[in-house]
Amino acid sequence: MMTKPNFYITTPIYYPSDNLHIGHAYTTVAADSMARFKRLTGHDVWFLTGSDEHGQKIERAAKNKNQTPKEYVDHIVDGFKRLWERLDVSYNDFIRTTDERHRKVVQQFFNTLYEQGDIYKSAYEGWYCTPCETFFTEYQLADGKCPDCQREVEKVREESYFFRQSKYAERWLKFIEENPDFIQPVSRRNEMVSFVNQGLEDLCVSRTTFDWGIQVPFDPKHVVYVWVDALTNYISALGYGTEDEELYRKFWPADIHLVGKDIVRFHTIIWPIMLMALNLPLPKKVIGHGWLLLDSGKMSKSKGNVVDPHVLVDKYGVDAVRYFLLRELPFGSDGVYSEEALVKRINTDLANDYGNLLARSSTMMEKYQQGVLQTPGVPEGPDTELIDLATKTPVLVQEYMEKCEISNALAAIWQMVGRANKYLEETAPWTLAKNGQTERLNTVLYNVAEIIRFATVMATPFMPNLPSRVWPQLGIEDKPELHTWESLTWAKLPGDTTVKRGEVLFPRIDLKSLEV
Ligand code: ME8
Repeated sequence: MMTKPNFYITTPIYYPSDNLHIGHAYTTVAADSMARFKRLTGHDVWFLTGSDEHGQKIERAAKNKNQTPKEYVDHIVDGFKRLWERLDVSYNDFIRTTDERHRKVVQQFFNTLYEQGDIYKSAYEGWYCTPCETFFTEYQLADGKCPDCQREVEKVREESYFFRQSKYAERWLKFIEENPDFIQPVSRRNEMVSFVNQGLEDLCVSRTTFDWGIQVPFDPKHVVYVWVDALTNYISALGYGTEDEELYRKFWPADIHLVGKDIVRFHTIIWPIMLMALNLPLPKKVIGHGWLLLDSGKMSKSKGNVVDPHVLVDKYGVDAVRYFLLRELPFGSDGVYSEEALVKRINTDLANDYGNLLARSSTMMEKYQQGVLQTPGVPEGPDTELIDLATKTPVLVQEYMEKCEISNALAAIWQMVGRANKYLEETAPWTLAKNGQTERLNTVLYNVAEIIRFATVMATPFMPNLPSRVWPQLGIEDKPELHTWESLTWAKLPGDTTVKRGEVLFPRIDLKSLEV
């Protein structure tokens, strides 16, 4: 048997400072669709998500609620897991930075860097943005505020350990030059290169003014800087440095770290340099996607302008919410969220294009063929163009998914669905039935059924509940061999399949019913 290629994808581990919103759901659902796509196309996949539980921000949030930090995060992390279950996120592992397995690896990491002289003790004096958990020098501030989130920063003066990041700047630049695809999209790579070219300073990697964190093993009044702690999750979760390194050996280096553009710098500069210092392989790619914005700006927990994914799933169903998120945000750019845009997508793409194709064709199959498909005749007229498109679409989708261009992959599938709707208008099966052109009618209806099968197989990674609703209508629920990626060669659907018109998949929503 051929061994499957491995594929390791990660999401950021989110702060349990508050409940998650649809911005976080976007990243995780995008990573999930990549993971599902790779499984569908024959890979052995490891998909990691988790929670980043230490640091001053969490300690303060817990204090405000009169809880211990651990009580506070336990409750919120349960909510993370419930949300991922709700959104059908198929992660293989969920790492918490409060896990014992993680603590050991971070301490070992820190120790090794210290022993080889890459970590040294000094004093930090500068600015700190607690919401971003980031250090800034005076000149990096924007009008005295955090340049990333524009919030107030705090003056910090304390004894700290520093990581000799500056020593690795040249090696990092060379690595980026030799691996031009490492940072995606390219615009973010240019930003990172110019950041490093401005002069990379050593990084403050410990704090002493609070204690909610992982202790520095050789100096317990220090806790490890939360970003050094958090980034290590990508290998601690694989058992790196423990007795059981099987997952690490199998899946490291990661194929993709998928993150939002706000944290590209940590993932493409600090993390690779930490790994370089330990002579470990670097991840293959870091993809920094855009933000989901509201009319009022970036959604953020602290601004309180967040959209709760649970509410959307209750109202519109998980597949529709997933489809919207994945289709709406073009690769690398920001996208604006509004409930109106969500409803429009459901009505046009899901109800009109896909749902209607299935509903109108299965109605005709029941009416004209007593629900039993027939073997198609020789292709003619618009058949060839339709079959050609169906043959090319899986290739195109695969190419887009290789580049993590999820929105383009969905657009390609929907282009095929749109072509099939037009095909029905062109071939007018209702006229063929009236005129008794049975053979031609059989061919047209067969072709449309096959298109629905193609579209559904390809849409599975994005809308994982679709197949169980569509296969019974197409009469192939007990034919798993027709649900696979390999089955996407034309005319695999047997000629005598029994089709049953079923529930409406995506009911149209009245835009006027929205409370604005
Ligand atoms: O940064 N649009 O956690 P975090 C799109 N703990 N994506 C969004 C978004 C929006 N409006 N808002 C958030 C952290 N995100 C660290 C990560 S990893 C080692 C440590 C997503 O809870 C996006 O992926 O602040 C962003 O990078 C991440 O949530 C930030 O989550």
